[in-house]
Amino acid sequence: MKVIYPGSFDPVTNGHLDIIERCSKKFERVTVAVLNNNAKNTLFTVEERKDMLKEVVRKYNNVEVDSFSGLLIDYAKEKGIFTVVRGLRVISDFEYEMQMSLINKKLCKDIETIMMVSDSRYSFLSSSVVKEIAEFGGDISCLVPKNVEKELVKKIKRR
Ligand code: COD
Repeated sequence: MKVIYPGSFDPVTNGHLDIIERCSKKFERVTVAVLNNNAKNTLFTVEERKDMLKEVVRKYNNVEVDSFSGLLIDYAKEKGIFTVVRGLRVISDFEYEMQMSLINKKLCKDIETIMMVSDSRYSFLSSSVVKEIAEFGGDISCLVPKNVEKELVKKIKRR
């Protein structure tokens, strides 16, 4: 089965990576799809987010990185992949994920969403938390891959 793992990935964290690695073992092909949405206030551009992801998934030969604009279901139709994977960390994620899954289903009956439960080591981890720690000079080395740590420090210094 082929799956899409969509997200903002602003930037990719070890929590996202854990989901990607587990998907690469369970599914034939994984497309990590980065949302390209100008309205969303992201720290990194879509190209920067894609580049960081590409570097860390290079070791998996069944994982590709792509980007999309607009609705996820339109991207899914374009790719011909109708299974979406999402990560669930805590109960508050559930409400949002459930709503998105139901909306996507309403818009496209062929879409299925698979929720993958976060590894307990990463259930507290989000891109926002990582950005906040980095902003205040905290140590993020155990939260993100090395290349992301480097890019984050560079980006924050430039601001
Ligand atoms: N452990 C496990 N999973 C995690 C972790 C972690 N530590 N951190 C994040 N995740 C999961 C998230 O729960 C999510 O499932 C996924 O990884 C990606 O997370 P983010 O935060 O990078 O991405 P989101 O949630 O901002 O992505 C939202 C989308 C871009 C998928 C969504 O907004 C979308 O599809 N937009 C396009 C428009 C559309 O079609 N909207 C739906 C109809 S309204």
